[in-house]
Amino acid sequence: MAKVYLGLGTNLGDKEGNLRDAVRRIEERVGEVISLSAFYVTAPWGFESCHDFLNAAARVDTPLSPLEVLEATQAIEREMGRVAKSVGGVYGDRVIDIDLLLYDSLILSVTAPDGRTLNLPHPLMAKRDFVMLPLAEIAPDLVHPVLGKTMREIRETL
Ligand code: PH2
Ligand code: MG
Ligand code: MG
Repeated sequence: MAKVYLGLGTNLGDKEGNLRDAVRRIEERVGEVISLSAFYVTAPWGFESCHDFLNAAARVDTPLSPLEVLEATQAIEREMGRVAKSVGGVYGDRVIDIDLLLYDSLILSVTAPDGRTLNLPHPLMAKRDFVMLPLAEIAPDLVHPVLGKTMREIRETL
């Protein structure tokens, strides 16, 4: 089993319902949800929108490989009706976004045959308070494998 941390976000529709629905689907397809943070209302980061986000983080124990986790979470996003990814690098409103933040202490950068790319740890996680706030709640003493700092320490510098 690998220990995986996921970041969840939504800023459209029934946001609390979307997060709960995503967590249920993660339980079905990825693995046991060992911890789930509170749901945090956050302002859109990196783009303009009148729709605030609801963000959360979850720790999941999974038998899947990193690319299998990515595939499963992207399938859940599609099933829940996520339409577009960022267009031309510009973020957009979304029903659900599930990001793979950490997979054990793996550091990797891979491109799958289908063109999907995966970077671990998530390259932007330590810059984003909407990620670090819920993550530091459920894993304050977890050490970031590249930065060598705990999630609490990273969160305090934001
Ligand atoms: N996700 C983004 C871009 N901006 N802002 C907030 N507050 N929450 C998010 O989940 C979020 C964002 C890209 O995935
Ligand atoms: Mg995201
Ligand atoms: Mg995403």
